[in-house]
Amino acid sequence: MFLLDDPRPDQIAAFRRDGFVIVERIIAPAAAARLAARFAPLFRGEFETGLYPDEWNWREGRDPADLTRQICNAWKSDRVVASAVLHPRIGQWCARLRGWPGARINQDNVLWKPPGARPLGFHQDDSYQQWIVPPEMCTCWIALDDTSASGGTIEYVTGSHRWGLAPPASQFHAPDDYAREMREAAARAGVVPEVVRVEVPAGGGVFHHGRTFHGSDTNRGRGPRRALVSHCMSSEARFHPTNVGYVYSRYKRIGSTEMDESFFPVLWTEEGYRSGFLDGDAGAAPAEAD
Ligand SMILES: O=C(O)CCC(=O)C(=O)O
Repeated sequence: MFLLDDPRPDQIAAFRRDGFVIVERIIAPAAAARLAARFAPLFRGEFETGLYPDEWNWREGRDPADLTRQICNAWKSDRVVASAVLHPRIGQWCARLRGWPGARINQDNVLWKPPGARPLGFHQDDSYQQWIVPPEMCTCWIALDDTSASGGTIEYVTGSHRWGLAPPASQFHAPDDYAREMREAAARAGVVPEVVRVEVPAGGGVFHHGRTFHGSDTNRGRGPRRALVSHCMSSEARFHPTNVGYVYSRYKRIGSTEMDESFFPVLWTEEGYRSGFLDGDAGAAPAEAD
């Protein structure tokens, strides 16, 4: 499924300089189509494993058609999604880009922005990570449709991972001015923001640093803009002893900061470790050849 080799030194250098690196081919177009086909059943609440995802933010018949549809931790509900977002290559890239000893999943995102659906506010992922130690992420964002500048594609602000950490976006879904808080952060940092709209074929995507500002505009194109996102953290991440994340700290055991691999599996480590259940019969992710 994955077309990635090891990250090259120039890709690591670009990531560290810009806060993101665009990769034209992360998975094959056929794999992107197979994953995109899972979206409609997921948003209808047809969960292949029988398990609900951790967050399910848009439901057919309940929510407005002009909102971006989002599910978090669909890997628990769907083994095809799991085989992509928990892939060892994603863990390897995130670890190498961030200089971690390995990487584990923090959460995945299934994002579906139909034509006319409104923006997602610019934000830094690390602003939401005060419940983990170290409070930092690295993300693999994979386009499942060809993306275009007018089609509500993801946008990044070059070098914004060096601006310092801003508070979480005041409104993530459909804000009136999706770039306002990013512009304010740029002014505080004393820079004129340089925004890159990512245009890649289906199966292409981006790895981004947890402090890089990103968001996306209204989809003014004719087709859907679907993306699958794997947010990783260090394989050595632990729960913060006192700070609480309102969804994910429910997996913290009393009196311990250790993260249970059943909920935050390790995708890859430099030493060759990977959570055993991911590639076994009992696991969420069926073994899949590269
Ligand atoms: O796909 C988008 O528009 C935003 C995705 C996002 O916020 C992320 O990948 O962290």
